[in-house]
Amino acid sequence: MKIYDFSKIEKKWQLFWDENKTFFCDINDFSKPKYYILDMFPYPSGKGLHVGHVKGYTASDIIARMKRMQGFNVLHPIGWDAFGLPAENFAIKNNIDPEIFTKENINNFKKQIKSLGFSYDWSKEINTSEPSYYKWTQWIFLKLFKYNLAYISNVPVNFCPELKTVLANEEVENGKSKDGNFPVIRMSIRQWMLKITKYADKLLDGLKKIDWPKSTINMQINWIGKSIGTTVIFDIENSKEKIKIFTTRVDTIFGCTYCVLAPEHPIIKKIVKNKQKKEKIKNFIKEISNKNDLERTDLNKNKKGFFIGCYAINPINNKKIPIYVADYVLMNYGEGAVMAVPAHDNRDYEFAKKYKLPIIKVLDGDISKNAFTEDSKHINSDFANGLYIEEAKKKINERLAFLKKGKIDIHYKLKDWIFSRQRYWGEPIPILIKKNKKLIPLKEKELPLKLPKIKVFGSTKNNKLPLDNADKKWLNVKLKNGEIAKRETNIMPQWAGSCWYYMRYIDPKNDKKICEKKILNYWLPVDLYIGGSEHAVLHLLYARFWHKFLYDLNIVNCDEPFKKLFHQGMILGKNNEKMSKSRGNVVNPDDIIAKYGADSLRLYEMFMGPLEDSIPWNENGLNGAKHFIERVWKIYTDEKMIKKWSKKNNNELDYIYHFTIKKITEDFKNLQFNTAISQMMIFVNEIYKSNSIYYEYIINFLKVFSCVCPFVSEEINEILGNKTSIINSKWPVYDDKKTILNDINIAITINGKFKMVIKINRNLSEKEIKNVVLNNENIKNKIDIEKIKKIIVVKNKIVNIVLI
Ligand code: ANZ
Repeated sequence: MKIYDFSKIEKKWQLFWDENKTFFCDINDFSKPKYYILDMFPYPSGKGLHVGHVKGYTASDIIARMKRMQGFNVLHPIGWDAFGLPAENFAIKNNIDPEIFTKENINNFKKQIKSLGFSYDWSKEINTSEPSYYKWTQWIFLKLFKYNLAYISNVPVNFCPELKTVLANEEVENGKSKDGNFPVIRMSIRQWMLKITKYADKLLDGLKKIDWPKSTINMQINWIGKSIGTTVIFDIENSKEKIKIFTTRVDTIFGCTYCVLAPEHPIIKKIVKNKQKKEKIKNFIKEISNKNDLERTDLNKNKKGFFIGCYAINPINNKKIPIYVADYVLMNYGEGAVMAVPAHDNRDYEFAKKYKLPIIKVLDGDISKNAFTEDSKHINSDFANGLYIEEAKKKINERLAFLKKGKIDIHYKLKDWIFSRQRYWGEPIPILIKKNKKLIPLKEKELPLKLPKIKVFGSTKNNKLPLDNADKKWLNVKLKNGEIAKRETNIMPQWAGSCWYYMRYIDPKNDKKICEKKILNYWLPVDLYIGGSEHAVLHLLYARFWHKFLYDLNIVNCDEPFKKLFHQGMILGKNNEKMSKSRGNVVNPDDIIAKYGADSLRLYEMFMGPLEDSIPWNENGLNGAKHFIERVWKIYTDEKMIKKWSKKNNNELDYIYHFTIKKITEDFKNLQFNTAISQMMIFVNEIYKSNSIYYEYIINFLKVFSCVCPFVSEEINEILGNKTSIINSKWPVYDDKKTILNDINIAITINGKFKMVIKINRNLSEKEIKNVVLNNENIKNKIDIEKIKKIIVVKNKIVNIVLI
């Protein structure tokens, strides 16, 4: 018997696949149905590939391999999300060019990915930090600029002093940067913004037609946060100024006992005359400036605020109510002001209790411990008494409209996307700035605008941006009229390159167009996208936004980029903790491959449990995986087993074979790899037990097995005399009729005592079963038919013969 030398086998086939370009996808071949399976491309960090990458990438690889055998033209590409902060931080620390560092990392990742046998078509490889790629990222930016979706604004932003950059709301959690966990403060900076808000409704609508995890869809819905409500105008006592508030519960307006303004609200300057109050408000704004929106509005946080000395008039009943400022009202949502209804809103309830403000109940319910937020009949509400929420809203909206004090309005939580970064390692923004601040976009033929080399990384002295230190020849550009314009020195965020990379894979070398339209139309949308759930709102929302914009420009012909999305779960450390360097529990795939082989690693990760679950690492599982591979190997290489091969089918394995192929085909399709593998194990056990092994069955089994363990399968395939790669095989078909086991084991008992097991066809009637039992020679030998009192049949389980 040949021994299973995984190290030799894996090196051999890696080379074979590379040399023969086995996984090449002819993008222009429209003769077969297409299948585009995409992985979230890695950020090539210095740490190398993680066993978590291996999980998602193995899953997509199995699907890619199956689909090829099922006759699809499969596009399965990979590339590098190569711009980004960690490389730049490394560059600052070591003063080396991030480009060099990134290239080294890419080489390492590539080596690792190849060693895992993923069937990527390397001719489609892309790198977001290469000018030939980011030329088109810049090109899309220019289109956004042309259509007024990219603009400059001075905005209060999340600034991270440690990272020396602005972060998007999505990149901040609990006042800290998600990347590195550094404190984040709010300050106003000149920023490039993208008008993602213009696409809010389209982004919402699109969610209805895609096959995505429910939780991710809900996160996007909440992130966009569409609220339909009413804008109500409150007059201010002794002033011409008016306060506009936004409410989703206008029905509660009779219960409004005070108004609250965001401390930054511009109207405050106009209505507060008292110097001391003015000073107090100024200090208050300072105090809350380092709290982010979540912290300010969180129900669990202690709310703070005070009376500003002015009163507003409730337009529905002309009652005079005090105006407060408080941290829990945000300037950047709705109108930056609320009508407070403590009886029916929990934030107002807490605030009113704390500052002893009146609470008026206007819906019938219990408010002894919390606000009452459910539906019920209105009380204390004049003409709205007795009505439920929706009816009351309608009546009150009508009255407010009549009074010219209110109108129905829509607000979104979604904010425009802060698109610039004050860093070096990213795409330059292709815009020139004239002395008079006028912005001049570069022409398409001037792209790519290459990222210039700089000498010192990370210098932000005197508020200079890294690119302000670039060569003057790059920085200053002479216009046709002789005037000197300055280049924009902000760069794009890392999200830019990943917003559209799935398009570029289709036509990665095209230097005339972003992608040839005809093939783009054929290949999009992506059929299946696999990646982590941490991208539920960031990358996956931005990419949809750009896609929809390009759809409007008729560059793509479908309005959603990713038809089906699947999130693989994480691989945790032994103790159920996240793997991290600081915990020292990171498993390096290279070590595992050296010890057990890549096939074992792939098999183990797919067998750990459901793909979507997060599961702790357990090295014992790898021994089990390797052992199973050896058992499979023996079927094809061990003399004793080979002797049992038969070119003729004696039907012994019919049921288990057809059932196995059916189960694996379906489980793979549903990304249920652990159950598919467990069926493979059952099948292999049956093979070992049987006396005659129908050759065709084990040939076909090898094909499905090759999706999980491609190296060993290629080797076996060659040993069996095949000259081409196993990926050129046809996926086995199964006969549905044979997937049902007709003969089942039935226990025979006499007077309740177990005697034997006999095989009976499961489709027999009770009468037929009795006949079979009474005609069975063994049973006949054991009993005197004359003495039978009755026969009890428990269908498909037991037959009890009761004797007198
Ligand atoms: C009165 C009221 C009574 C409210 C009630 C709720 C319940 P969503 O659904 O998230 O859009 N709000 C409005 N603008 C705000 C701001 N700038 N900062 C903080 N809170 C603000 O929530 C809309 C509700 O959030 C609005 O409806 C308002 O409180 C509050 F029984 O108005 B409501």
